[in-house]
Amino acid sequence: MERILSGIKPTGQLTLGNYIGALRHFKDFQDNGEVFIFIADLHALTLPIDPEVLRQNSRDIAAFYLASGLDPKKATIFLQSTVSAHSELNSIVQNYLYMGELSRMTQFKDKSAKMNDKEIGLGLFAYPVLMAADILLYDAKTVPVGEDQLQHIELARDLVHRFNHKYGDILVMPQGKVNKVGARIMSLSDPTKKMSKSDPKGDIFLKDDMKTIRKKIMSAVTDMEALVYYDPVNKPGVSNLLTIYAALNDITIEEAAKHFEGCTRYGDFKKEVADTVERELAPFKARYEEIIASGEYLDVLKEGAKKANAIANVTLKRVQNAVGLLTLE
Ligand code: ATP
Ligand code: LTN
Repeated sequence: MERILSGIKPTGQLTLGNYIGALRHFKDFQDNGEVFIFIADLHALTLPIDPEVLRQNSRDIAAFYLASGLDPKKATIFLQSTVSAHSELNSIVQNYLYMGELSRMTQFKDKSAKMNDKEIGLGLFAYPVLMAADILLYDAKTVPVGEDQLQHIELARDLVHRFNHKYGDILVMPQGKVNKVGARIMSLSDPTKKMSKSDPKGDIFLKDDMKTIRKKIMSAVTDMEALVYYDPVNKPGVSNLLTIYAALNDITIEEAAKHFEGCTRYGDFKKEVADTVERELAPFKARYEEIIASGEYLDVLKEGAKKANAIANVTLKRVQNAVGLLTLE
């Protein structure tokens, strides 16, 4: 059965962008493949974070995974830091990725540009190395992500070419999978920027109450034209709302645009978008609350760690052997 893997880093409150671009789709794979979904907590350490906040974010993501419909009987759900093979494979594969290519990564450039040189940790620079290890450890063929992560997956693919060329057929070639609609949801307050959990302004957080979410949609930045149609260059705000509407109704952008054709009242348009978001998020948020209250995610994570360790250690041995590390069993 094909392996599918993805993860989200617990750096902050999850946004509607995380939900539409990634989380919402994870469950779609669990009936047709072997699914591994993890909380990328080691990745969250690449930027300064308070320990208690990190722990809380990790619990939240575990509960959100379950609330999204991932079934722990079908999918392995785990914390990255509970599978030590991630760090061990990282220390091997870091030798096959190079400084030049790492310094060209958009995520690194964006995040480090906002920082003082003295604050940029090695982990932030080496982020794609650990991400490649995450993927390769599970022989994952498919990696569902939002558009911003494709560049990292390309790098993992280069690594596989390089490594297999040198050592033979050891690593499985992964492929990123982005959705046709909603792979890049933009910020509601600045629709030229990606909606991001590290940017607190105007974005929709999954933990916001429904009233706040509706308010944020109703005050989303649009334009002066007062006509609803899709044009991401000239009408980024309206186009973003159309994308959210299309993604959550599982229709194409064209169908969404057709639905609103001739609409000249942004208030009516936004209200319909808000209704769609509420229809999807209200039951999801209720499930999340139940899961957090019951604490059931803790057993799921323990069980997931066992399953993930067993599988990851097999790949790790294979790689250790290939590069010439002496293995004693
Ligand atoms: P940060 O702001 O901390 O960098 P982020 O909000 O970009 O975080 P990640 O943890 O990097 O979130 O991403 C988790 C998943 O959500 C990834 O697959 C990513 O591609 C996807 N994703 C993140 N933001 C968006 C967005 N605005 N639209 C669509 N998908 C997104
Ligand atoms: N970099 C991703 C999170 C992540 C990931 C992964 C996604 C870490 N390792 C492996 C898919 C596969 C992010 O933060 N967007």
